[in-house]
Amino acid sequence: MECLHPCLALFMNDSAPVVGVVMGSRSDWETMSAAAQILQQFGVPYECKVVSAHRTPAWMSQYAIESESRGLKVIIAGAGGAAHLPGMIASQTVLPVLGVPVQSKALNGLDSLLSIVQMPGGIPVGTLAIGVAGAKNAGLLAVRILATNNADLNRKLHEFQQQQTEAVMADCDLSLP
Ligand code: RP5
Repeated sequence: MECLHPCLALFMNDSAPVVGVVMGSRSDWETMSAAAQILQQFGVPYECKVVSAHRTPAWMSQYAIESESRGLKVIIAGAGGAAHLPGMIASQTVLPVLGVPVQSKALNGLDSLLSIVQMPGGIPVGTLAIGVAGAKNAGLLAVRILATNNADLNRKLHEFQQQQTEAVMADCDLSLP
């Protein structure tokens, strides 16, 4: 009988989430749903929750502290403005944390980006681009992390990249009107 890799077996067993997608506010969902869409597309079990560093600090700590024992492998954290969520989660877990700067109204997301990216040495947050592109790439990066240990995801990533290339190549001619 074929022996399943433990990570793949986990996916097939009960769909327990292996990626946690958290965000500081419901207003971030419009951006962060792009990460969820990628995880769904690749068949990665995930959960999405509002976890605010400022409005629900105790819940944030509980979420971060329990994340590893609950079986999560990667956390994607999005926040805008004074965006402390990704860093504060990273400070309370050893799971990889991917930070998504949500595009704020006041400063267009530059505040979010700088809040997330300028972490002190010792507490890493992998920071993505501002907005939907960053959320999409956070989803893809989470899949890539999981794929280092999962042949099925690795194959799906190769297919995804190939299809993306073919779609651009099929429509690459430009002309003036
Ligand atoms: C941050 O404040 C959230 O991540 C959100 O991007 C921003 C604004 O939140 P709301 O006032 O829309 O709830 O904590």
